[in-house]
Amino acid sequence: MARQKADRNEAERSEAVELNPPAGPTSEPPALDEPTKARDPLPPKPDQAGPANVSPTGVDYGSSPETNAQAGAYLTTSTGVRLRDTDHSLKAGRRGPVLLQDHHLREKITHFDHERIPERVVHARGAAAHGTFVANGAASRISRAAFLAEGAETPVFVRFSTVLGSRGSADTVRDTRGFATKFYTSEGNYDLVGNNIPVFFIQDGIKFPDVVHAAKPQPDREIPQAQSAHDTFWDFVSLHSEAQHHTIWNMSDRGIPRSFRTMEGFGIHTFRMVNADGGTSLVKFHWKPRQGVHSQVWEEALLTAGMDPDFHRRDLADAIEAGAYPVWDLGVQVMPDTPEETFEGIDLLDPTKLVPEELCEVQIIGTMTLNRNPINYFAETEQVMFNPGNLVPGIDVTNDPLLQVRLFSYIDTQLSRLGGPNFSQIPINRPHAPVNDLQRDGHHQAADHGGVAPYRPNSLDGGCPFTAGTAEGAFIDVPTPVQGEKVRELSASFEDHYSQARLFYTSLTEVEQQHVIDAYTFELGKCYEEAIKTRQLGCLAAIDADLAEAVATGLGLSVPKADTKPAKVDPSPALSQLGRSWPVTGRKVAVIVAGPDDAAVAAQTVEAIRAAGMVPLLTAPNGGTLGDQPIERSYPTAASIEWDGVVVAADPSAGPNPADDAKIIRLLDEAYRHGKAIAVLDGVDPATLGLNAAATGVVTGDPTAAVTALTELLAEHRVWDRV
Ligand code: HDE
Repeated sequence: MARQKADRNEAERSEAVELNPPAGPTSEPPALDEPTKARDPLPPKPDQAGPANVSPTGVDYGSSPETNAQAGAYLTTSTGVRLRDTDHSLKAGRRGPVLLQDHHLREKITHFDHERIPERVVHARGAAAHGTFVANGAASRISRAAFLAEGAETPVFVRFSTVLGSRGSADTVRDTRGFATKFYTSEGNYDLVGNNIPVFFIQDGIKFPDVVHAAKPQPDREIPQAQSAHDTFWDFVSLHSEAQHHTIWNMSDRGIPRSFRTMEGFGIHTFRMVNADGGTSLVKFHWKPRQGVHSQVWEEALLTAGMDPDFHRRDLADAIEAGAYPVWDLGVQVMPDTPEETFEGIDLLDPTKLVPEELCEVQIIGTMTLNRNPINYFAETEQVMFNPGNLVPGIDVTNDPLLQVRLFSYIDTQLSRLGGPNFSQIPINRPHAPVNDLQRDGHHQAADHGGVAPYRPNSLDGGCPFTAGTAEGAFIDVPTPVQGEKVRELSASFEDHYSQARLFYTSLTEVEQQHVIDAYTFELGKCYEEAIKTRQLGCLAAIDADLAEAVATGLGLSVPKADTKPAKVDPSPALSQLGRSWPVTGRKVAVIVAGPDDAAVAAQTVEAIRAAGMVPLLTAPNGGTLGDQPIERSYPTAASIEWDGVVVAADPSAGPNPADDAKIIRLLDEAYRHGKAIAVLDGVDPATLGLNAAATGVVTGDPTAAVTALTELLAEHRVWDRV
């Protein structure tokens, strides 16, 4: 018995030895006298030309892809010593233990161990781009800021973000989006740290940790990720009626933007502008996208989160790389700076209130174009820091109690996120204006400060640096009068929590209102606690009785008595996203073909789409080329979520019939239900594709006629009757 066991072990051992692959060439250290050679870089894609790679702070990242990839350079340690081998650790013999004295190994692994820094506690997931802001001078009347003077050109860096999710979460979740802009002005950095929704959840910044704790994943199981559809969020907002206005915006189409490029941006708070004569006005900032304001529909957003969690990030980078630079106009609503700080009865210090554009026009003061992608995500998008307290002469803050707390929070959070007090020296954060501060030392100090007197006044360094006056461009705080008792209270005018939520809802078109009803029904339907759902229905009843009733029906509950009766409001049509037409530049249109016989018609269709400034996605059963056109998507990789419109150009007799492909039929069905424009070329029977030729937004014709009709539909972004 013992003998048999020994034999078996012997056999197993010899088998195991045979399974080991023979040692390949990679296990050999490189020969001492043979340095590795540079490879030729991959050829650039023909239709993509990136602009020059110079950082906003003037650092030349290298104007060719070769330089970016450290081409022509030898691998070194971080202290610049050239290396012979980075694939083998130093061992005592080929099969021996690794030696502690391997300084390169220790440096490499130690650096790797510390590669991650804490993600932002909110707005962790973001995407960013460089660009330029050009002022038209209209703001000079109200602000002395140099970057707002006529014709002034200022480099900018913009970071868009979701709020709730972790860095690795999906882009298309229902959430508010951050829209933070850093202007590298000649007078120092100015940060406009806004959102895509013009109001906020809370009126006093002291509640920020509460709303964030409620909205983030629940602490026991850390779910759900990047979602507001859970009990703690609805518990908080139903108990804080001040949150109702922001929340109804989240439940509208604004909570699921189609792209960062199609979002409005808002500074939310009221700021105080100061002109050259010392005159002040109260202003609210607006970013208006020239691409139009456009959202996904909910099912599309859900599908996108699974199919392409990087959808918005990819969209922004692709558009810029392809030269379809997104453009926003910056506008301000200008209101008189009165002691009451109100406008038409609206308290301008209350961040849960907006000023309808019909009451105070948005006046355009400049235009921003995003025209360059970051070179390195971590160095730029992750390490950028924004701070609403980064102000320049001519723009000052107000006493909005939310803004006041933000003025503390943003610097504070960088101390742990960016590891010390010298985050302004990180290249992406460095101002273009000269910096002569008296801050010294600290973690990651990168400056070699000369002199012996980092204090003021001094006589040892010649009294330098000097302080400036107004004429030399100093930032001078506006001397606003302050008086009052020390209290933990808000002004009585902050107590109206519902009238503007109602203003928003009643300003939407019917289809947008239905989306709001569907969103509340979905989100509250995901809550477990009936008491929370019922409490929120009570809040909805104070906004709009029909809204509350429709959501209650969806939940199978009844509406409780509202705390307050819905207010009388005049709708503000500017709050709706519908009813305007927009340029179609950069929109994506799939062209579905069957086989090689479709080459001619596909080429005509693709050409017509390009001529309209849109991006064709030629989609065929397999990859490769069709005639001289590259096939962008094969049937397996095609996804309706990336189409703004679709043309079926397949002649069923020309090869595999799309009508026989269950996936293509499903994608067309999705496109139909998501309100996308659909064209079916002559010779293809829409019925075989499950489409009704008479339905709104389904067009037919030859390539030119069909693409023209499709383009007209796309100008409205969606076929609204179908969503
Ligand atoms: Fe923020 N917010 N916030 N926030 N916020 C942060 O700063 C905070 C608020 C906004 O892309 C944090 O560097 C408090 C309103 C954006 O880097 C943190 C309060 C608005 C971004 C912070 C608010 C914003 C942030 C997290 C209530 C719209 C992303 C990491 C008083 C006007 C910026 C960081 C980027 C980021 C605090 C409310 C916009 C913790 C305490 C209102 C776009 O400092």
